Amino acid sequence: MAAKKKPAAKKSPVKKAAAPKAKTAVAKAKKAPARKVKGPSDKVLKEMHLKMVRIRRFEESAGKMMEDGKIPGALHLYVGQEAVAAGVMQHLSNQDWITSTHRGHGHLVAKGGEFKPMFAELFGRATGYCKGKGGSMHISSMDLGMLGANGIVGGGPPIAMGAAFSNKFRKNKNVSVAFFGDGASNEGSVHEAANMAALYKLPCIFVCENNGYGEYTSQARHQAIVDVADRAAGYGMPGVICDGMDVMAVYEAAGEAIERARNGGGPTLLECKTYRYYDHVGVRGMGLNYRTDEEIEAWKKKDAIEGFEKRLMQLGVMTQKQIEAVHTTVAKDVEEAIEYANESPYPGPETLLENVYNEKGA
Ligand SMILES: Cc1ncc(C[n+]2csc(CCOP(=O)(O)OP(=O)(O)O)c2C)c(N)n1
Ligand SMILES: [Mg+2]
Repeated sequence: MAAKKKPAAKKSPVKKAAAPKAKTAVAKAKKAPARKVKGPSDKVLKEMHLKMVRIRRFEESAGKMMEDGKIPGALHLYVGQEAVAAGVMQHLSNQDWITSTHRGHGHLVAKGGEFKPMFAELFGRATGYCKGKGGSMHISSMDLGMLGANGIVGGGPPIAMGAAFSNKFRKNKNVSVAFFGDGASNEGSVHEAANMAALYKLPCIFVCENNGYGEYTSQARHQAIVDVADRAAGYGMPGVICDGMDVMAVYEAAGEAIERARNGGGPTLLECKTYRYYDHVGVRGMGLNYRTDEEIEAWKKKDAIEGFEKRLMQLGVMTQKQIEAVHTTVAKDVEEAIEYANESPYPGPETLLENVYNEKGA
């Protein structure tokens, strides 16, 4: 497993694991040992696979529709980063909170979001999770413990920290997880939230999805460090790095951090090294030359879903046929959900002041 950790605030609190070379993931899959008794059950492995396939299929379709002008506004697609959401969310219940980012569809899908109200929300329809008033960047579901996507970069961590504070205050065992990017890791709000979470030993996990870019700016051009997890030392919490293209590595690292948080051990900064396949916005994006095709192809060789599917077959957890059946079912779900969203009504003008703070206090 790629995840490594050290205790907080002693010399260097970060154990480092470089992002894997393209060949490693494949080689690992080939050499995978026979199914061990220890480790995630077959059920967990299948659930994580399903989560990743659902995210990818949802995003591929949503991206296409945005590019075809069928969805109003911009979409930031999560394709490539699926292992992070799937591996973390596998440990969470609906009573655990998460905060998301502008790239948030994958987080909600992995948290149990259904396609119909998700597509409806993207289409701005009244049947959407936020009654069509949130859209891609404000989608949320209190029932699922999803406190919201967020167009404000770095806006999520203070909210997750506050939710963790409420969990501690209520003395329950629930945790909150803040997802944020490498770009967001430079925002003051992230530092403030992490500082406070460590100070009060809050059950909060800070998951940095380091995809190497903030919009069109490479990490090397926006921060003087390579590993965001190095910053954990300054907050006084453990910093852990894991391979964000390997769902098992994410599952293991997140599991440790979440268990520590549930048992009063305080927060962890978990950095997942990952990559987004499509442009910052949409699929083709603005056509700016800020990264090379070779770089994109190298990361695609470590694809989280393909690599995991090989592993599942080698472990005897799933057959090729069963894997194909998952893809077929999910594709059908997507199709039905799009139809549902397309046929759903827009919110009427009479609902304009509903579910917002206004002078009537509604
Ligand atoms: C406070 C704030 N500053 C700037 C922006 C513009 N902006 C939108 S996304 C983005 C980059 C975020 O990068 P990162 O956190 O690494 O997330 P990623 O897009 O890579 O998932 C920026 C600067 C914003 N939305 N909010
Ligand atoms: Mg980024």
